[in-house]
This record gives sequence, structure tokens and C-alpha cells, in this order.
Amino acid sequence: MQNAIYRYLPDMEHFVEQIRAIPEAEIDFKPAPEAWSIHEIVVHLFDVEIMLQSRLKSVLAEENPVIRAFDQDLWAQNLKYSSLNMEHHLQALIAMRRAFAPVLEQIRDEDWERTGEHTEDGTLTARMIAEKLCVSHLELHVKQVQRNRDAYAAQK
Ligand code: NI
Repeated sequence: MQNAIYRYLPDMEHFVEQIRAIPEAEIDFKPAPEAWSIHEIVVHLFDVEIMLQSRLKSVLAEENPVIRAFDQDLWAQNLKYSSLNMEHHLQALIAMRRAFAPVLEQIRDEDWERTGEHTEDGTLTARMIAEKLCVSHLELHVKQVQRNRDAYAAQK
């Protein structure tokens, strides 16, 4: 987990740099009618960052708290992700990681197995939430961004 914590802030800084380098025309391109644009992926990352930080804080601070599931497609659609300012979300992602990194660094060995009860997925540990927050969720969407870019290049 040490390596994941070490990567937490630099991985997001790198991602944000990459997104800022993408030409405007590609940002709102959807590879399929139901698929998310890069713009929507960024806002989703912001919402999931808040959610996973909050889940991890609950599990660290409380005794086996309830963790509510959320429907990510309903959020993207009903909150009109594509109308929200992407640059503001990029800045906020870095600020949120900078603020949260010390929380990760101070987690004690014995606290990694603390738990919460997810309303759909059952028992989650602090370790599972932190792994998703620090590594796997961003990795998943880095690949999705690349697939969008490949699809954009292919249709030109
Ligand atoms: Ni996601």
C-alpha cells in the first residue's frame, strides 16, 4: 500500500497534464451515444474522488459505517456533467488529492482492516477503498480516455 500512497498525488498531476494537452474538439467527443466523453469522465473522477475519500474517512473514523452505493450513469446524466467546467474539476482533483494525501500517510498498520458495509457490495475494508482511490479507479479511466482518443482518430 505504501507504493499506492506514494503515487496518489503524482498520478493525478500527470493525468491532469495529459488531459490539458488534448485538443478541444476531442474533449466532448462521444465514441458511442451512451458512452462518456473525456469531459464527462473528468467530472466523474471528481465525484468518485469525493466519494472514495469520504468512504475511507468514514471507515477510519467510525465503527463499521454504512456505505451507500450510487448510480454513476444517473449522476452523469441528471447532473449534466457535460455542461460543467472541466478545468475547474481538473484543478479541484489536484487540490483534493493534495489535501487528502496526509490522511493516507497517517493510516496505522492495524487500521487497514477496518470495515464498512456497502449497500450492494457487502463488507469493504479500508485497504480495498484506498486501493481503488489511489490506483485502480484512475487506471480504469486512463484506459477509457485512450479508447476515446483512438475512436476519435479513427473516425476522422
Ligand atoms: Ni469510474
